[in-house]
Amino acid sequence: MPKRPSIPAIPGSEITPEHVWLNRRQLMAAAGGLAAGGIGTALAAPETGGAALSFEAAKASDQRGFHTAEDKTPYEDATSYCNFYEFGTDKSDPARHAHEMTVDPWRVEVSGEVANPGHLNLEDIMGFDLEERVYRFRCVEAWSMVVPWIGFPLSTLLARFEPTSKARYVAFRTLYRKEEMRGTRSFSSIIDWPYREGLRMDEAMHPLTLMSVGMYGKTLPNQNGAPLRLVVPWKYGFKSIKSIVSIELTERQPQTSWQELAPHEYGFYANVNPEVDHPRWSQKYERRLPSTVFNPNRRKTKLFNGYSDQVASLYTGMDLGKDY
Ligand SMILES: Nc1nc2c(c(=O)[nH]1)N[C@H]1C(S)=C(S)[C@@H](COP(=O)(O)O)O[C@H]1N2
Ligand SMILES: [Mo]
Repeated sequence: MPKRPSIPAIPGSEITPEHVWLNRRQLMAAAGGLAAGGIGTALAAPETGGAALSFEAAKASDQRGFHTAEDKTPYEDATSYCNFYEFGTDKSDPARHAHEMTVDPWRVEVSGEVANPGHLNLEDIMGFDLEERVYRFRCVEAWSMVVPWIGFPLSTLLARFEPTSKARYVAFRTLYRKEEMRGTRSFSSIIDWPYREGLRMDEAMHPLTLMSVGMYGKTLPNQNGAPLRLVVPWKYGFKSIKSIVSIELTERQPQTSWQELAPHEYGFYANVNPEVDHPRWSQKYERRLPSTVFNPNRRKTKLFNGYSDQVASLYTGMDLGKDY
């Protein structure tokens, strides 16, 4: 795993999105002294996303798992330490290169086992009732963060296209546009593009499963999956597919990119689980961003990333060690 540069610790109480935006330059000036490379390079890139959104704010009192009271990961970390292999495999590559992706106009095809197939354009996507969800997010590589996402339930989108009784899975595909995605042209590119993911229908319909169009109150930066990405907070981050252009409802379990690449390492379910180690590393602990050499900010991994109360019943009778 590539190292990330250290940035100065900011007291949690000061980390509100407004502060982060308003003081961004001061923050970066402070960080500049310490962080050579990564962060500085990322910030030199043209900025994308960040248009204001109107949405219903998450309520701290919410009992459905829609809002964690844990400290939010600073905006700068969540938008500069990314995985988006279409733009390269280094954590800083997406922030540096994803501005080359055109996100307006945008079109999402919805097909397969639906009574009413069709598509959504950017205006349709931004036209859903938006709400905020403050979720934990856990990458299979054992780093984690807390992000205030803005979006709408995937179930709301699917309902519009009327899934048939044969729909048992949902298959997603990311944009694949070679000219704008330098990682796909790279000789170290390992994925058979486009990036593909999938969910079982009951997982897709679960109220925690979010289609995100924004974070920290604004539209998504390209590196985080603009203009539309999936967020499934109880699963490893690779399930949360970015920059979606196709949603297909299927009868059969779809093939996913990581499963295809290394089936013994990455399963279809990919539920966060401290008891099921990755073949090459332990999943017992995670590093919560910001995480540095001196302060790794290590904490214990929770089953279903802490969302057991909401989702454990989806998997009753399943062997989570086998269906990892
Ligand atoms: N299309 C696409 N989606 C993707 C990825 C990717 O490489 N390509 N990486 C996944 C992985 S491994 C993680 S951890 C998350 C990272 O999301 P973030 O960069 O917004 O934190 O995006 C996921 N979605
Ligand atoms: Mo990941």
